[in-house]
Amino acid sequence: MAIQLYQFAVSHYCEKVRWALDYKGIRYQPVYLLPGNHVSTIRRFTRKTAVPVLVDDQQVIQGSSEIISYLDDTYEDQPLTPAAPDQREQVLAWEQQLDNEAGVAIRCFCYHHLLQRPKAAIPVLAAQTPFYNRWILALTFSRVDEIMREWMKINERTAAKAEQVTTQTLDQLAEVYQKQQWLVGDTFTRADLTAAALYAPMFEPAQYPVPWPKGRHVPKGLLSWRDQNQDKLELLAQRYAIMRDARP
Ligand SMILES: N[C@@H](CCC(=O)N[C@@H](CS)C(=O)NCC(=O)O)C(=O)O
Repeated sequence: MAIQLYQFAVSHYCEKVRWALDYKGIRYQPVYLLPGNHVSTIRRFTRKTAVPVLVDDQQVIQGSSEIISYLDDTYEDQPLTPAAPDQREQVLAWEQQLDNEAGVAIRCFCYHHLLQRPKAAIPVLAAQTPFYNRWILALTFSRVDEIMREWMKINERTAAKAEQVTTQTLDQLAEVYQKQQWLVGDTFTRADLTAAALYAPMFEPAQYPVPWPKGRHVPKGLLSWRDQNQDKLELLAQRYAIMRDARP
């Protein structure tokens, strides 16, 4: 059976895995789920309900980092993890910091602003799922907003802190990228992939499978942050572009 990736279109952790699969040239079947409605599907495989979840034959792997390690161990072409122990350690340290700090912060910051614009949020949340999910979300939006904020601890205070972490980590990445092409060593690794994929919602690449808000629907808080950080975001967008050719 084909490899299946259970995912949310909107999730940047899922984007990490989509890019890893595309970069490595591994064909797979995407299974897009509606956030909130995913629980019973994911519980068929694992107790924890977070996506991404990769199913390869009898193997079930949950979590973007675990999935990339599995893919590199199982499918050796286009490795994303360096073989040299010291570089491997540095790459995994970057990935862990980005996953645990920047990834969570970017999500909190973006949702805080996006959830204030239902017309922009609904198509993004329901992307790649049956059209009627938009109606369901529209009818239940105030409850969806409440649950998502509770679930991810999103409020004015956490969003302000998340904005700070998003900016500080971007500064840290830009400092390295202004001096060298890749975060570690002289090749593209999962550290660069993680940075580019997790920050992708901030520079909105066309390959990311959601309809990004346009014009007056773009939340102002995100727009002004982007304007202030455009040059640094461009460094990440350039790294993201190397994966673009790999994506069908
Ligand atoms: N560190 C994890 C984070 C995964 C994660 O937070 N997934 C969120 C979507 S962005 C999720 O599935 N939340 C719903 C749930 O936990 O049931 C990874 O890298 O995969």
